[in-house]
Amino acid sequence: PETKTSRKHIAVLAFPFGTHAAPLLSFVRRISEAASDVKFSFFNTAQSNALLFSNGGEFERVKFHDVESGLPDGYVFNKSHPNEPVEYFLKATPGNFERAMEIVVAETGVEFSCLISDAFIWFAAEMAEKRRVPWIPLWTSASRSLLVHLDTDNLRERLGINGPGEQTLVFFPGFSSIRAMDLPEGTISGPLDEGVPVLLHKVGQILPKAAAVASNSFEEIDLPDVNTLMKSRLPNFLNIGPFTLTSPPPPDSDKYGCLEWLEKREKLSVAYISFGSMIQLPPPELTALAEALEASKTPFLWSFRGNPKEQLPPGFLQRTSAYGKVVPWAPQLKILEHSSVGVFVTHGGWNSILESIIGGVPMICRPFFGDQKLNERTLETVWGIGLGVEGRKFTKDGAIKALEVILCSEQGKIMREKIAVLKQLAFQAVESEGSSTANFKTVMEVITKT
Ligand code: U2F
Repeated sequence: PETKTSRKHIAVLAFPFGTHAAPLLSFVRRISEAASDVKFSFFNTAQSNALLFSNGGEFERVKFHDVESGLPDGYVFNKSHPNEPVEYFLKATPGNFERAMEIVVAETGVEFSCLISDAFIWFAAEMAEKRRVPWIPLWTSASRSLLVHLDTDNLRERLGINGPGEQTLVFFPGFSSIRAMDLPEGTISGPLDEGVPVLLHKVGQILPKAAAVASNSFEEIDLPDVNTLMKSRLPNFLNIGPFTLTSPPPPDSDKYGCLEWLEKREKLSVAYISFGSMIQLPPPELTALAEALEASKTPFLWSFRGNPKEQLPPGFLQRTSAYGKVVPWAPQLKILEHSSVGVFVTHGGWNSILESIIGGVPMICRPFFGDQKLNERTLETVWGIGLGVEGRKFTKDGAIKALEVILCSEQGKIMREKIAVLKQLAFQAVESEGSSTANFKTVMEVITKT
């Protein structure tokens, strides 16, 4: 019979912003399918937990618990300080997690045997150490961006703080086409004493303490140089993705009829536009992109954050209604897999890039923050599967040109061929003999050993 102490109980600590908690939940559900004796307590803010639930799905053996968000009572989101909720949340950590975890242990009478967290929750290393249990962080972006955080001190020394943006990282294997200006903000600028840059610096310093570091990517996407460098910095680093291919398919919700609309379009003709879960384009760029779509008569499907009627140029929605569709949310993965879609206009969030690879769709990338500039530069100069926009801002002419290159030119065709190769490698990585499958087994060994 099951005794209290023989039960495995894993605490999962989420980072409740952007698309971080969803891949963490995918990871946990996969472990739970592989080890039915393990129970999970998933700690996350109420708001982020609610979002995970609204995406549907069954969560057997995973119990959700809310932690305090740290927001003052009556807090109203301030568009000009979009990072404020993150700052409040970070100030509330680790106390908010500790309190919620204590309650769960008191209620269940079962101590935690392992801590799994988003890699951003770097202080989980200390929490695990205190409990003498292993810590397994999940990195939700590309390996390349993690390397940058592991080597921040080195990069600061080599490139200089606030050094010229155009200098390239020739001294860093696999990064010779990456420029200082492509690095996440704060990596080589300003003091490392507050906010997200200090968090990422800490992540880089503390991850080597982890029992294993899992990542939502696959080894074959990176040059051997990058994988070797990663292994030298972090021997326990394990690419186990893409999660999109290892998770159950998302529920069939196509509330706004996007797929039906795509059925009526020609093959490879549509631009799918989405800037992730949070970002809204600044007004002049919204106008520029809208004008480019209209002038080129490019069929488009736009997942729009904000109010399209108020924010898009007057009359745009009516004038383009024969070939354009604007929706508040879209079944992105299914859209990218649809044969009508020819290009993805994106902000370069890692989940979006992986989904575009799986759909085989080249990208036009307009990056905003964090890893997105590095992702954009890598898409364009290393993988050859996408384009940046000039000056990293949409202009009408720049957008028309980029759409034309991908939808109508030989260069676009070559990108499509290159992305098809990556797509195949992604599928191979998760086959039974694939690299991600083998790496996942290693993660399971760490978990079952505890
Ligand atoms: C942060 O991610 P974001 O939310 O900004 O962007 P993505 O990583 O691209 O994830 C967006 C997800 O939302 C889904 C889409 C992706 O899985 O399929 N989605 C959708 O289903 N329907 C829609 O209409 C719009 C989006 C951060 F900003 C990035 O820089 C990081 O790379 C990322 C991972 O750490 O987290």
